[in-house]
Amino acid sequence: MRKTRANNRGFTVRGPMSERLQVHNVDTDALELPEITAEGFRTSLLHHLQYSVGSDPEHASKFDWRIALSYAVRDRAISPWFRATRTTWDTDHKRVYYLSMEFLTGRLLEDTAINLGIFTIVNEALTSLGLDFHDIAEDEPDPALGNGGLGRLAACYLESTATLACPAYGYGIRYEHGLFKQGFDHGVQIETPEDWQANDSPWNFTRPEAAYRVLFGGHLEEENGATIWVPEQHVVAESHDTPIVGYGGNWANTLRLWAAKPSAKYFDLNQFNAGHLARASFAEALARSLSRVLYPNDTTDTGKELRLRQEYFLTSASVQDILRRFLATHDDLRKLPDFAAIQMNDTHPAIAGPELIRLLIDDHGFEFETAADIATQVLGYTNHTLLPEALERWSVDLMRHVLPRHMDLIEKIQHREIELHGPLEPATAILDNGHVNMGSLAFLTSHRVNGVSALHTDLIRSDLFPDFNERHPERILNVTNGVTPRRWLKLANPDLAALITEAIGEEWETDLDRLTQLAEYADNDDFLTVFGETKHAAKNRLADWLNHHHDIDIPVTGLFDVQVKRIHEYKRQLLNIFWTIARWQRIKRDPSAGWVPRVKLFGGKAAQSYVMAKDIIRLINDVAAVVNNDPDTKDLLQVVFPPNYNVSMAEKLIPAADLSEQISTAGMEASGTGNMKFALNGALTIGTLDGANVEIREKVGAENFFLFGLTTEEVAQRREEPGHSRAAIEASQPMRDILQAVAEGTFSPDEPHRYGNLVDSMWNSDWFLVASDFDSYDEAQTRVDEAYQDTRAWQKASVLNIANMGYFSSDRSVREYMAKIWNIDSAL
Ligand code: 26Q
Repeated sequence: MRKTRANNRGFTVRGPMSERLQVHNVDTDALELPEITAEGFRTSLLHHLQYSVGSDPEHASKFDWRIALSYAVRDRAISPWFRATRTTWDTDHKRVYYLSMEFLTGRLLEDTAINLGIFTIVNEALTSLGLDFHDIAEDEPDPALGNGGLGRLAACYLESTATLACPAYGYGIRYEHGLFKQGFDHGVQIETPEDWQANDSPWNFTRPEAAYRVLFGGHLEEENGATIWVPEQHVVAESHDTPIVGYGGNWANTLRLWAAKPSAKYFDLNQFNAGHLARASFAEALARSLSRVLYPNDTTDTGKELRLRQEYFLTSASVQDILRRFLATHDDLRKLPDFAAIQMNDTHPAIAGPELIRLLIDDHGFEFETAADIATQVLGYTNHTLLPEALERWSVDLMRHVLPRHMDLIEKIQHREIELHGPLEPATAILDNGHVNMGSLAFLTSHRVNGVSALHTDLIRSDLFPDFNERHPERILNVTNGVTPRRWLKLANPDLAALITEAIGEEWETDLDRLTQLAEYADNDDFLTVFGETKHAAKNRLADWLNHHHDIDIPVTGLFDVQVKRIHEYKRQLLNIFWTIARWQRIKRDPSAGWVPRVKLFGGKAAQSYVMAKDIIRLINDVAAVVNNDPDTKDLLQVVFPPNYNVSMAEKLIPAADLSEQISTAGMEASGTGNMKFALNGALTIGTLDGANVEIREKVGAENFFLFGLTTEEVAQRREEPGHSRAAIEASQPMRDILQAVAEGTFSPDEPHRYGNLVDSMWNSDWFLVASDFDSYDEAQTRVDEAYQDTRAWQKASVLNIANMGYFSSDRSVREYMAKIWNIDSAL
């Protein structure tokens, strides 16, 4: 077999249609679309329906209309997109590259129309045709290319970079199947494959001319003192671009997702024809598996070879693309840090350090020292978790097998750190006990490392990287997460958004601190009445949707109490459902005690292999089956768990919430971002001092936040106390009653011992301190009931909540990244 060096230079794969042709006499200005009007938009829509979709308006389906409408809206995104690209090239502006294994964008049609400022006109055009915008928009598949918070954060940040005219690219993987679809069978979670690509997405632009080889395996050889990588396999990364339009429609950035293709499509036809069928089909299989499916775990599936290959696939294609773009107009790669900032979204793309160093040495002739310096200046690393099981570690053997050259460089990176700053503690060394510690690798190849809330960043300094913090005291900093007010207020809650605009005028959308002006209305009766109506309208919308799509009927009176997020023991859905059981028992004991009616809403998926999380889902559904049908209680307590929680469902649930459950064991939730979305929509929070809850409470005021539970320090102490769970349960009558009911099979009469393990673990270990925090949570819930009975006071608190949420705009977060990490200015 002929040996190929792992030289990516000259290996930019050119697809068949990629040759750039010279053209003459094109007046690009004349191509600009005319100023939009409802009439003009209507014409464009009908034109697309007929000529792009090939569908007769008389017989067009909702799908046909949705595609035509997407094209008509998309047309308007092109000019900001080109303007952004041209401005960035023309001014030789620095660019940000956000590398993330997940992007949970949500649907794009309405969001893009809002950001382009054409929502009302589009609506008018559709109404003139007797069509409903929202109804058509709901036909769009919600691409589930992420697990949860980290993926959604990437989407909020990309939208904010576009709003701020910060030149940025999001780089991710175009998974064929995103996160599985969740269904329930007798309360048990059932997973089926997600299929967002069943039809071509109108938001996708395939770019066959931007394709790269990604190399795997093989071995190293020495040649004249240089190390040569002789890889064994390669795949081709093909790019798929989506424009992400910023609010105001002045700028659009690119989300570039890589799809893996067998290299045969591009080069190996000869080999294939020559009869090397096995080799050709192996390449085919590798390529197909690489971008086939998103790993459905939000803590690490440690050691899975395919996951490592996916991470390298994303990283290598992206870094090659970044270098190609830089070299198109520069020749000195030592200047790269002045023109490119690469942000690693957690450690998933942490192979970026070694990859960039490799390309600088092997393709561009740099010495290791210089290459490592350049890489470190370019890279930043955001940490999203402290959970030990979620910290990525790869065995040295696997790393050497899949990426031998990178393994060699990882050893050199560790050696360099020791040379420069002295020996490393085993626990945080890059190489420890036959493993590569990806957090340490990311830390030592980055100039900045950030946590995602103040508390989390403190814990990174004190618990995760204490020794690194001493060696590099300037490196760790905090950037508290934020969420985009465009999707999470303007799109999701149009009535409230309109009321806010009526009260304080436009521009809160891009200057969320203006919400403080709402405080003036917190005592205004007329305002509060309309405010109450917007909440009621949101509840009605949710109820209609649940009825229509899930055949679930809920009352729209009473307190909507919502917990939506991935199902995880540390997030403590168990605490919530236990309290719900206690409530049910209390109502039954004393039906006429003046109970405030509650609708308990849950949403979230469990990783397929996470047995305890799946038990929790089943318990919630089992409790719902009993409670919702109990004639003694059903008017006062309902438990609702619609399946398949995703971005689109969040847009319906969050505006309808009165109470937001943010009840993780202190010290375990890095930030949370759902907490921000709820508070921005006026829900009051019941929560622990964890993640960004701490900062939300500081901003909205302790009197508007239902605090409970142990602090991070108390959690650590309590865990040291032998028998703490048993002691806590024995000291709490409600806890004993709850566990007894669950243990007796009250909610699983067909299988009384279904929750035996769960109850045992409560008595005997309770790592997440559900029992220890129960009474405190219960007491906070009593305060909630009391507060809710005074409608005006509740509404006032809710308005003050919103008024003080400006800080949690993702625009503020992105500005902080720009100033403190990326060293980049807005380009407009
Ligand atoms: C890693 C290796 C192999 C397979 C899967 C993974 C993996 C995938 C996803 C590990 C972690 C994740 C996702 C983590 C995540 O969503 N973290 C959340 O990030 C949010 C944004 O910063 C925070 O608000 C949440 O507190 C944090 O839990």
